[in-house]
This record gives sequence, structure tokens and C-alpha cells, in this order.
Amino acid sequence: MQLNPSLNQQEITSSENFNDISPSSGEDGETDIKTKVETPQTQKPQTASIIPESSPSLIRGNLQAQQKAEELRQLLSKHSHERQLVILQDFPDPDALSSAWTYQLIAQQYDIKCDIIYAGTLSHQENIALVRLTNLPAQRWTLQTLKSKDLSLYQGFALIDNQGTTSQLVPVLEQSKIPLLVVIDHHNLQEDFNCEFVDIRPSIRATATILTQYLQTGLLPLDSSSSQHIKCATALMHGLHSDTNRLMQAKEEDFMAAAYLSRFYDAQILKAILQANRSKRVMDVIERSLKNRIVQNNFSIAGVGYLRYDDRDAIPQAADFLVTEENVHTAVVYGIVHDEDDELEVVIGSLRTTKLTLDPDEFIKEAFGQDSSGRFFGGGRSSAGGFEIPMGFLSGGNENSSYAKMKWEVFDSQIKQKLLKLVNPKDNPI
Ligand SMILES: [Mn+2]
Repeated sequence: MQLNPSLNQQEITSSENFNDISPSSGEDGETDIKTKVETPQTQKPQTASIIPESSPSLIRGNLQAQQKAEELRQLLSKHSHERQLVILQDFPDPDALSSAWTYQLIAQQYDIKCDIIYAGTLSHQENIALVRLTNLPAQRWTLQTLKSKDLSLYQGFALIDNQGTTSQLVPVLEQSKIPLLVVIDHHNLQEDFNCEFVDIRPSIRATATILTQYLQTGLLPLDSSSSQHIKCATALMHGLHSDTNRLMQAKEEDFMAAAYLSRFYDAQILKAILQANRSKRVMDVIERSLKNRIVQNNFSIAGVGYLRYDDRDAIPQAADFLVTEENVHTAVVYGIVHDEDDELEVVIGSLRTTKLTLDPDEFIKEAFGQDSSGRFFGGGRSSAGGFEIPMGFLSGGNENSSYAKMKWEVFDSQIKQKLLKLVNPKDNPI
């Protein structure tokens, strides 16, 4: 069975491949990677344009991509033969997973070994399917795992699709004096980084686009005869697809990246990932959100009570569902997520909006403010946002059901009060 028409295209002509600097591809893409270990230092990315006819903003974006790819090439050459950790947010999404994998494959060409790690869990059924179906090499390291590891093996760490604010692992790495070497992200700049390589481009809708551009500049030419490359391209396509709301929010550069990936990805695997079924528990959370929602001024707000750590991703899925109701432009769903192992509890919330003039980042920051150290409880990007409010001293003790009930009611009313202040136009018109 032919999975992808491009699989049969063993050869992509050099005019088609915008930066064809790869040595002739062998039958086996993985052998090909190994034989290229020595070559990167002598390879200079060419300066060909990503597409033949570009708009001025795309040309600017192109130049920036070329420049960043060259900077990254220099960094990787400088650190060749080292080991790095690649840190994902605690609950990694497809954009993060696929981008980290691509970084790992690029770094491998410079004999840099990367371990891709996250502290939380893979919660969304599509993410679990993505990792299983592509053998994506991400590992779960809890704080305890991290502390049990010999961190002196690593000469640096990279943050991909995050800026360190959504991972519990980062403070431990900082304490261990492992240097932050690389930040690649598309969220708004959260702090100034003083590390060797920073590529933060909020104008781009997915980190997968940035990594695809690196591939296109020749940092790692994809080989359609390598099953690993096919799977990585599929993962990137999924990352791009999911961070752009099925390409509906994609910008020109994201489409260009998707066009490039379309030559390599496996449509059947992508379809299987997208068709992963929801678990019964996720369905139950969606049902609770539907039952508990209040609708005011086109905002739909629902608290769903307690849910298990593994089902955390039911919250954004419930918000995705509530925002589809007639006369609703914005949905906010939240609940208390508890980790039985650590007795840790945190309020997790998600916002989805179809209102063009509503900025989720501003909305969440204004609704919930900052903690005592000045850090916001959440933020967002176009059409989606999220927040996390640690429960600290109030965590646990839920075997006492009246305490658990009271605690939920307090958090539920406080969150509603804060949201309704913004939703009610008399006090604060949006
Ligand atoms: Mn992303």
C-alpha cells in the first residue's frame, strides 16, 4: 500500500529542493545521517529563497530564518560531541514534541546527543497516538527522576516551544548549573534570555514552522526514503496543524512550511493520530462542563470540579466544545487537577475564543493577575489561552469529602468572580 505519494519520489530535483546541499541519498536514511556526522562544519547553508515569488514580509521572514539557521549551525558545531537535555512544557503538545524531535535529529548530525524530557504527562489522546505511532523519543522525567540522574553528563539544555515558565524541571537544572544554550519558541517573549542561541518569533504560529525552516535551509535535508524522516515530517505536520487550528490561523510562513512537509509526511499516520478516540473520563469532563456552564454576554464559563492528572487535557477539549455553542464567542473551562503521587493540586483552566478582538493573553493576565513573585498565572496566543493556579497549602486532604467540596466551591466562586468582572461590560467593557 502506498502511504504517501511522495514516498516514491526518491529523488527531488535540485530546482525543487530549495536548498539541495545534501550528498546523494543512500537507501537507508539513518545510515545517511551517520555518514554526515563529519560534514556539517564544511557545509554552508546557501542563501536561496524559500519560495520563488515572495511577499516583502515573507522575504524578511526568509532572511531571518536563514540567519537563525546559520547561527544555530555555528552553535551546534561549537558544541559537537556534547550531550543536551531538551525541555518541553510539563504537558507537551504536538508542536513541542515534533519540534524537539526535529532539533534532536539536527543536533545528532553534529554528534550531539539530546534527551527530550517533560515532567508532567501526555494527556491528550492525539498526543499519545502521535508518540506511539511515530516512535517519538520523548521521555517522562518527574522531578524525582531528574534528581536521581547524573546531570553532569549534560553540558547544556534547550527550551523548545516554551520559555521555561511551564516546566517544573527548569529550576532544578538552573540549580545544577547546567547552562541554558538554546531557546526556540513562538510565544511572546517572557523574559530576556542571556544564552547562546535564541530564536523567538511570535509572528510565526507554530514552533514546528521554525524547525521546518531550519530543515529547509539545509541543517538536515529530509530524505523521503528514511522512515524516521517521514515520521518526523508527519509529527511536524501535526504540530503545525494543531497550533494553527487546522491551518485556519496559519500565516504565510506556516503554509510554506506545510507545503515543504507535504512532500514527506505520511497522510495515513496523520489521519490515525487525528482519529484517536477520547477516553470515557474525558467525555465525562466534557459532560460536566456542559452541565455546569453559565453563559453571560457570549461568554460560556464552566467549572468541572476535580479531575485526575492524566485527564488534564480534557479541560481544553471541553473549552473547544463549549465555544461551538450558538451565541458563544468565548469559553473558559477550569478544574482542580490532582496528582495522587505527590498530593499536588493545581487549578488548570483553558480559554477558547472566536472573537477576533479578544486577546486571550491580555484577558487571562487581567483576570487573574500575578503571583507574589510577579509571575502571571497564565497567558495565551491568538484564540487560545490557559492558566494554572497552584493550590499550595490547601492541596490534598480530599479524603475528607466536605473539605474537598468546600475547597472546590471557594475556588469555583473566586474564579467566576474574577472572570465575570471582565465579562460584565458595566465594570469593564471589552
Ligand atoms: Mn507551539
